[in-house]
Amino acid sequence: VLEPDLPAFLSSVEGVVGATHVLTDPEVRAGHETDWTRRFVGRTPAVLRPGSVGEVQALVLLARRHQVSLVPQGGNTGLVGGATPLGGEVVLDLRRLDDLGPVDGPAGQVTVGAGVTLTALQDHAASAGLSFAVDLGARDTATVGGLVATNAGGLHVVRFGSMRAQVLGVEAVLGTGEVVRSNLTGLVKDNTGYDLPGLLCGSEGTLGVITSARVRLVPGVGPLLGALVGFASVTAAVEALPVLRSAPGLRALELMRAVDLRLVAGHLGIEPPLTPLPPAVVLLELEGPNDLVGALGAVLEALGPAVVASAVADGDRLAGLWRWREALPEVAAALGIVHKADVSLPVGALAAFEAAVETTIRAHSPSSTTLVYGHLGDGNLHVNVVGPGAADDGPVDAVLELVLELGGSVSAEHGVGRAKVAWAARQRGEVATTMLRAIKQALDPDGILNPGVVVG
Ligand code: FAD
Ligand code: S2G
Ligand code: ZN
Repeated sequence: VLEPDLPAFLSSVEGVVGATHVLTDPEVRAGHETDWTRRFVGRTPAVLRPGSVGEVQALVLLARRHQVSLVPQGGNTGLVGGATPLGGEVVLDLRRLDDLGPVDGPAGQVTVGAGVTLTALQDHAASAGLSFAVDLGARDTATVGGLVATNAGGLHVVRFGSMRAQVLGVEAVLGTGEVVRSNLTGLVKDNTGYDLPGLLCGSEGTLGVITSARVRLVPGVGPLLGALVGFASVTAAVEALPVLRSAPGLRALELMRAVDLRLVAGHLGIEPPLTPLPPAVVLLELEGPNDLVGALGAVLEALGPAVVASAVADGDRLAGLWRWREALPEVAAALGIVHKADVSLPVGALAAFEAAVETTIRAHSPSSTTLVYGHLGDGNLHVNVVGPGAADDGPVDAVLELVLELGGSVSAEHGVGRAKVAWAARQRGEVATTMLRAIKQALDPDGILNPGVVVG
């Protein structure tokens, strides 16, 4: 086994990316050493900014030769410590790989570089009259490489699925230093062996450095209609799911709670969106050429007395509805260090989970503040706990225990990172973990890519 030789590695990287793309200034490094939640703080000797797949490959080969570990990083908006150099790793900043390929109109596809932001991809698709299915609050900063690596979900999974459902092909530099180009032509049907794009999607920088991706696009966004639909309880909102899901053109189905919306109202300095605020508020978004108002009216009629209040918005006022949902993570962050549990539950267990989660947290941290919201249509709730110290995982551990008891997942869309390694291993079991380790060993035999992430 070779000994790591960081000085030898660092003295050779300038020859690959050029001195201007080897960042060692402490101020600059600091922006890459802490994650968005501020819960994970690492340190890196240098941030490298390759400008091509060839440069990425050269860096990975040098890292192998000198046994230096690398943390691939895109927008650094991940929420599970997967892009934080907690072990003093060198950071590979992939944002210079920002090539936007031509939109293939007939195929409804495009190939883009890993460093392209979600907003840039969405705008690029819109310029061709199409749209990109995945959307999430960090759109201006999150990159395609990070979205693929974390198999991001977001606000429209209920209609279009997660990132994996959008990815047709991937180009990546594996931990071996080899470049894999899998289905970059975007064949919709290519059944010639294991699903390599699907494997790299969700690999969180542990198997390969994604350098570009071929993604499907969906039809351009038509007229939109949004609604806040109030229910007397989360149970009532869950019971309404079959009717809500049947809404024509359904594109988003989010859950918020009155107690959290009051925090948002205070944060934004505005009145709550419904008065009185129902205990459970569903944000519904419909899209398409049909009669959306009629479609929404039929949904509300079918729900009957279960709906205790509603507000409808289209055009510019629609952003006002979304503001309530997208402000929730900001409000949590403004309250202090946020401990996050991004969980999914069987639909039948959602209400029981929501009813029990605050009691579970209070048993460990009586004075904490908990926000619960999320992608109701996917059975995915975000539990944000503020109050426990940065190192106090007690409350969230208790929440994850409850999730496993109820047959849910300890990570619905944010990935495993370093935050959920033990919990994910417990959930998936020994055999599956052995499989993950075998794949990791095959694609990153020296363990230089994001060590400690996903499989630990
Ligand atoms: P980073 O944070 O830089 O990295 C994330 C992981 O991907 C790390 O493990 C990193 O090593 C790896 N990685 C990054 N780039 C590459 C690459 N090119 N090759 C290989 N590995 C790579 N996530 C959701 O799923 N749904 C949401 O609704 C959602 N909403 C969010 C809202 C806010 C306000 C914020 C701050 C985050 C949100 N996120 C959400 C989380 C985050 O935006 C996603 O995880 C996103 O995919 C991260 O992209 P990134 O480019 O910032 O990746
Ligand atoms: C969301 C991201 C931020 C959070 O808002 O949908 O996925 O609150 C989350 O965890
Ligand atoms: Zn989310």
